Amino acid sequence: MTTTTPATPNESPTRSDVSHDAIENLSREDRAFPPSAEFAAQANATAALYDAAAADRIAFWEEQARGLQWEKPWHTALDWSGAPFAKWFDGGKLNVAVNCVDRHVAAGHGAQVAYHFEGEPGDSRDITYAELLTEVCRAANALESLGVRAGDRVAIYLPMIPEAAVAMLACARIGAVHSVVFGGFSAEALRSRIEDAQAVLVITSDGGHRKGKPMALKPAVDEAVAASPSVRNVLVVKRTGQDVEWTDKDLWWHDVVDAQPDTHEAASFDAEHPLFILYTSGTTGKPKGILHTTGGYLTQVTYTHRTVFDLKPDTDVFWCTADIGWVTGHSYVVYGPLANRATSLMYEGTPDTPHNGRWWELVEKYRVSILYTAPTAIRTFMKWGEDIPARFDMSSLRVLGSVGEPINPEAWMWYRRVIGGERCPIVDTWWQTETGGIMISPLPGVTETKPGSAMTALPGIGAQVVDDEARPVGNGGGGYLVLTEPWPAMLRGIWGDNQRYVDTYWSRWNGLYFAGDGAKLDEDGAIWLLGRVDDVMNVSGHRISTTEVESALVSHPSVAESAVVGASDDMTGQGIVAFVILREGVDPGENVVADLRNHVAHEIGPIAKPRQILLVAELPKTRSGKIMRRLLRDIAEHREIGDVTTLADANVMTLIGQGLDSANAED
Ligand code: 7RM
Repeated sequence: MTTTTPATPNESPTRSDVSHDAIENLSREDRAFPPSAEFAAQANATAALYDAAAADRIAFWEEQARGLQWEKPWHTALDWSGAPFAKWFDGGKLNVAVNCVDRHVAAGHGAQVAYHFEGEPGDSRDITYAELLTEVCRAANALESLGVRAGDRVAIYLPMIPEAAVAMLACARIGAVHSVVFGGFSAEALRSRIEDAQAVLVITSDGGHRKGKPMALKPAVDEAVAASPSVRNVLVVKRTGQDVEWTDKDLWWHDVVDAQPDTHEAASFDAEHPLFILYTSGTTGKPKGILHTTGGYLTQVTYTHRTVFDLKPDTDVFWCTADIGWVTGHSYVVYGPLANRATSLMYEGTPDTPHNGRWWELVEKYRVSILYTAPTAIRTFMKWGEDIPARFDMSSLRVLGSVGEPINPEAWMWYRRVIGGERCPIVDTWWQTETGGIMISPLPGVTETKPGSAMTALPGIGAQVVDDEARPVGNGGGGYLVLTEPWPAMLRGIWGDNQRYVDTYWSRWNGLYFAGDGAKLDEDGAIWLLGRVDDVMNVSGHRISTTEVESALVSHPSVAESAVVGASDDMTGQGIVAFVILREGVDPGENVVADLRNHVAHEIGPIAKPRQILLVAELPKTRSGKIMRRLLRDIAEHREIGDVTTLADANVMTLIGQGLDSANAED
């Protein structure tokens, strides 16, 4: 089936050498899926939200904020006089943990499950809101007993276990600022984050279960803490029972926390009191500590979680598969779902342990109704084949979400058909660590969706696609995604380096937040994300996004996943080099590379035809599943491989390097 057809011709004489689009619009998508009448009739969101936000944006956000429990109301909804440093709900006071836990128990929902926890080895545990309250109170008391005070920083380095959420909520409850570091990041990555934030406490575990084995965490902490004078104590959760070294800063979580009183009086904090720091690696230089505060953040994650996922607290089982080390885990495993009194599934392990159907087994077991995951996972399941999910009863699913990368139209269609049984709306949600919550997404029951498009800015959010001079590109044009209005969950700065905040996000164009992503508008004004602008390729003066070439490759029935980079080329400036993973069972026969090159030329135009296609078994990815094209560029340009500290699996680069010697497909 032809899924994409060439867009506006770009062969006209005036455009043949130098394109005037900041990024070209090459693909076209004609499939669209309107909401069903049944879904629309019960949806949390209605089109009226767009009207309300357009009529008075600030009043709209105030309305959303009123859904939370405030100890003291705000006097100023938005103070933007210190732009780009925002203050939302200034003068207001609240406690985030009280909003996420106590108020639901007080309203009579203590017996409702907050988390169904499933460990990788198959151990499971249900935690009700009443139990969560007890745990959070004990942990808050424990932190205070260790001298942790409001404003102090606490590093959290844990696997996906309930204690991770408890630790975050305990910090929030006492006004301490958490900095979650991915379990699995190196000792040095942990150390530099501890140092930057001057953390006084580290919360970790002996290890976690990953791919059928206990994976140690404590040794990395030992190494990091030995070089971190700011750390007074290390609180260690016993998860795997594996042997650990012990230092005089170390304390067992069960010794300290279990001995505490199970109530804790929560103070309220200013709406602009810091809630967390989360480090993003960025492309160059030292990681940026993205700072988020309480009132605006909680308002936006609660609102987006309710409307984008259509959350019904009494009946839904929500599963966001993200790790808490990623912002998605903060906003949609912990704060948004809990503030909305959701019942969530939390799963410790990987999708292929002990078998490739593990996720679908969990959907069946817990009757998961809303699934939120990343395109990388969907493409992996496509590779494994649709007979695997077919073995499970997934009729409970009713909404599907995607986040983290552009979702290729064919992956979207597969997700819809194979996982969603053709009945579930898909929400492709664009946002960043920096935005704190979802910004661009369809609203299920309202928006007619198109496979591969995040569609439009949510009510209350201002987004545009602009050219180099910040002029809106108009429908059919490609350029840079910018945010035009401050939003409640926006970052409040970079920890310890506010100049870098201004320089990175606010200096390219006056008054516009530059997200760093390329995007285009289709003829209806729907937004299509085109990947990071650093990855845009320049082929004979044509600015081509990696996303469109990758999507063209993934639309070939033999391809599961691909990553495309621009490598320097004597003739064209840059040439397109594609790394391709075939679907399982596809014979990498003689013609596959030539077929794929022609397929791309046919789908989006000859200018996008890859110079070289390399068949590989794996791609380098971050722990949240984003493809690290920078490393592939190093390979394509025969350079030494650069910084690999955020790579999920260090062996991947060696594997790809070996594959290259035997699979050079240049012609
Ligand atoms: C939530 C998250 C942010 C970057 C962002 C984009 C990319 C995220 C989408 C997406 C296309 C999406 N935070 N991104 N979601 N691209 N469509 N729906 O991922 O800070 O880790 O990354 O991720 O490039 O700028 S993040």
